[in-house]
Order: sequence, then C-alpha cells, then structure tokens
Amino acid sequence: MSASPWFHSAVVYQVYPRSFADSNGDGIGDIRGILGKLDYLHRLGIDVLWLSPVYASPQDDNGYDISNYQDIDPIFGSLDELDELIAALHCRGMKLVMDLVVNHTSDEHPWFRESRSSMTSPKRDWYWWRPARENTIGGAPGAEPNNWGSAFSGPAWRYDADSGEYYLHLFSAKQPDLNWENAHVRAAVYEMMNWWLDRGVDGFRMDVINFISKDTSLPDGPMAEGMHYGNGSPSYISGPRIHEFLHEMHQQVFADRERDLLTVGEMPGVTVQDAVAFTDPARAEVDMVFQFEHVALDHKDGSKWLPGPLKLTDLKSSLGRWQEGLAERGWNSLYWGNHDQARAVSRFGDDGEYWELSAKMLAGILHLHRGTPYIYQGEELGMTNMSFATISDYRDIEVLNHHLEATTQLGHTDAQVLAAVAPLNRDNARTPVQWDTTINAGFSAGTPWIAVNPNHHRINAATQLDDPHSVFNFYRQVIELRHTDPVVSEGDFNMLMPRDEQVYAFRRSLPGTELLVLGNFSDTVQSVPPAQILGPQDTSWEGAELVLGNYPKTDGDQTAHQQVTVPAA
Ligand code: TEU
Ligand code: CA
Repeated sequence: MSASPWFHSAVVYQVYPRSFADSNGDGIGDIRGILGKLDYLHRLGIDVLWLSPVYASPQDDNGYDISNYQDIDPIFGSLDELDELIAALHCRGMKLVMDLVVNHTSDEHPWFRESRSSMTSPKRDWYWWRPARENTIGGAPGAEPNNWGSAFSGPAWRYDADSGEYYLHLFSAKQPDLNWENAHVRAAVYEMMNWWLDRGVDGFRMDVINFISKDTSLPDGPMAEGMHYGNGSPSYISGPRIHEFLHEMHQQVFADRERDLLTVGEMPGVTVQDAVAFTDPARAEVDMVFQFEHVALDHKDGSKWLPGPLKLTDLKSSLGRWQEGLAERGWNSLYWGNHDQARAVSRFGDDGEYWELSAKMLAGILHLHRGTPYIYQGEELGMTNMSFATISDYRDIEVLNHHLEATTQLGHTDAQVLAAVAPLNRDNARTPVQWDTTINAGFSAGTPWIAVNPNHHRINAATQLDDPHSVFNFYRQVIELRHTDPVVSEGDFNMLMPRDEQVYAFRRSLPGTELLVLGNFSDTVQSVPPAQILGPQDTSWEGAELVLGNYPKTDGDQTAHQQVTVPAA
C-alpha cells in the first residue's frame, strides 16, 4: 500500500480577501493585509491557505468575474505582493491554493471582447452564442435561446444587439460561460494554470468546475411550479464530457509535477457516486470535491430564500452517506461554511446562549470526520450572521438582483424580501473579520466596503488568542489532533445513534484505537448511556480517556449542553 496523501492530515483555511484585513485604509482587504496576519494563521496551525479570487476584475461578483487571469487587481495589490505571499507562506510551512474560475470569465476579459466583436472572430466559439428562438424577435421577452434562469435572477441569456445573438451566462450577465468544447479554450486555461504553478502556487479550488461540460443542444429545462425559468442544471451539472475534461486537465497541468499539490472541485449538485469517480486517485481528476447536500437541507422547496428548519437526523444521514460513499475510494472535503454560506454557528448551532460551546462543538464534530476540513475566515472565532437593516446595506449581487426581481415582478414588499434573505444570504459571511475591539474591529482604518458586525466588541481575535478556553484555541487543538493522531486523519468512520434528534455521535477507528465523538446539538442536557455507544455489556466509560472537550472543565459528565467529548479507548 502506498503512503496516504499528505492532505489527509491537512486543514485548509479560506481567506475572502475583500473582508480579511485592509492594510491601506481604502476599506477593502488586500494582500498586504493577509501578509500581516500570517503569524495568526500559523498559530492556528493551518496547512493551506485558499485565497478567493484576487485577479483583475470589474468586481461584479467580488472577483468571481475575472478580466485577466494573470494579473492581480490593484484593489488587492500586485503580482509582486502575491509572490511575497507565496514566499512568506512557504517559509512558514504553509501552502497557497488559488481560486480557479474558468466556467466563465468577465465580459470585460479580452477573450470575450474579441468573441463579441464579430460573428467571424476566431474567438466567437470560445463562448456560448446562440440565435433567438425560431419565430421570435431577438431581444424581445421570451426570445431567449432556451428557458434557463441564471443563478442571480433573470434569464441565463443576454442579448447582444450588434450581432443579434445571445450569450449564455449561468451567473451574472457579466460572467459569460466559456465554451469548453473548444480545444483552444481548454489549452489556454491549462497554460494559465501552469503559469501559476510555476510561480509557486500549490493548487486550485475550482469554481463550479462540474458546470464546464454542457449538453451542446442546450435544451429547455423543466419548469417547477411557480418558477419563471426552467431548470437548466440537468444539462450542465456533471455534464457529458466532465470526466474527460478534468482528466485532460490533470494530464496537462498536474501529472508531471513532483510537489504536493491540492485540487478541490467546487461541485454544486454532485452526487456521492459522481464524487467517487471525480476523486478516485486511479482516475487522476481532482483530489476532492465540495458537495452541497448538507447546505441545502434547510432550503424549503429548493430555494435558499425559503429557509426551513434543519433536522439533525437529516444532517447526520446526509454527511453519513458521504462518509460511507467515499470510504473505500476517493476522499471527502468537510465544511460548514464559506463565502457563499451563512455563518456556521448561526446556521447549524446556536449564536445566542450557547454561542461559545456551540461554536466549539461544531468544530469538533466537523474536524473529526474523515476528510479534509476547511475553515472559513472568522469561523475559528465563532463569528455569527449579520443583521442588515435595509436592502441598501447589502452588497451581494445575488441578494440585490433577487430584491429587484421580487419587488418589481413578484409583488413582494421590502420587508418580505428582507425577512426571506436574512438567514441564508451570502453577505452574512462577508462582513469583515473581527480582529479586536477597536474601530471597525481592527479590519480597516477607513470605511469598510460592507458593515462590520457590531458584536465585534464581544467576538474578536484579540480576546481569544490568549484565552486557553476560547473558540480559537479549541480550533487550534482540533487541528493539532488531526496532525498528530492517525485515527483522525485515517481512521474508519461509523455513525452512531442515527435516529437521535439531539446528539451527533460517531466512532473513528484504527486497529488498536477507537475515538468516540459526541456532540449535543440541543439546548438541553443529554445523557448518552455507554451501552448505546460501546456495546450492550458496557455500563461505564471506564478505560476511556477524554481527549478533548468543549467545556472548560469536564468532570467526566459527557452530557452537558452543546458539548463534544472525545473519549478514546
Ligand atoms: O459558487 C457557485 C454556487 O453554486 C454557489 O454556491 C452560489 O453562491 C450560488 O449558486 C448562489 O446561490 C461559486 C462561487 O463560490 C460564488 O461566490 C460565485 O458567485 C459563483 O461560483 C460564480 O462564480
Ligand atoms: Ca485595501
């Protein structure tokens, strides 16, 4: 058997640069700001920094609309500073993973400008251009080539009056989809990726990478009741040539490199079965994928704007299926949040009375699963959702477009929209990192691009760093456990008590070692009889050692509120 891959015992930390640390007072986080926090990240113990896009961009979707893949946007810094970041991370033993956004470019990318410039442009075919539907007038309502809706409201097509054709954009109209059927597109992307790896970057987080292969007939999608647009996703989620493209990318970019690299494909709609194929090392595609099942359990009728309650049994059965499905082949990624999701402690835990216990409990539960854990900036401090009073406090194109559509076309009031978007909107996670109790939480000396959460007086890094019982230091410990204990990085996973609505319990095991993990998701005391976990003949926890608990003092009572305990025998 070959040695297991390095990333089994690694922890990744995501930096959303705009909101991390602002070095020059313009209100926007930047690379120099990140450089100033590397000792903080090193102290936390993370192995890899995943940096959300810092490339040249009109910032229509905060950098996920790229106009030059090989330059840094001046709001974030320069290529020299990026080189400095790579060197400073490497010198502390950390790696840098960059965001790779190649399902689409910005409409201001030279490739798209050229593509748009004429029907005969050699780059015309680099994007998805289509004429209006038969018997319709281009540009008129309903004339779009098919019925697909965009992720950010409205149709997935934009009419270009100059050529009389439409281009496809699954996201914003400023994010036209690249046509991966065209071999020149693929070659250009691989060349760009190689350029970054040659520069010292250690891998990529690949934005909606399972959307790049589309059914080229672009058929209408099914219309759900009450929906204005068809659902095109059956035509592009893990489409016909996706495995071929990712394997080709692997061959052209990763195969001949000796260094330890990391690739993670962001894959909305990916199934367990697909994920096994994407991450089976023998197939040489990607190391792991981000799946979306557990972050959709609280969507009623499939919409994040119709938030519903989350059942613990659903969460366990979903994450448990992923653990089981990838036990033999492939590898899981583990996350509660990122820049697109609500804050973990507000969503899966309790950001009120049990805030601190709950934030630690969630860390323990997630990080002790089998897979590579990802921490989203501020999660290690227990940062919470934000409360935005008016629509003008929001910055995210997704919310703003939805508000416009809901108030002008669906007859919703402002108050209705505000209430609907509050729990799950993306700006919850995009407020500035709370470093200390000073002005703007120490994020910026200027006016932050988005409001700082007023709870930074209570929740911030400065008060947590030296407190051994802080959320930060619990994260530090659980990361350390992954580095030092093979049962965490390699052990088998067994879900326990799957039908219990309060307690999340599982076992990790290697020959000779057992690790039990218990988390109380409720706000009442839970009692777990040893027999339920250890076996019918066991009446006590004797012989078990408490490895880590989320209570400052644990007296052997493993049953308190929002507690995670880790006895290992
Ligand atoms: O997100 C893709 C994605 O499917 C989402 O999580 C997205 O936020 C959702 O569809 C909106 O409801 C990636 C990026 O992470 C996201 O920030 C970008 O906006 C998007 O791709 C487009 O690049
Ligand atoms: Ca700045």
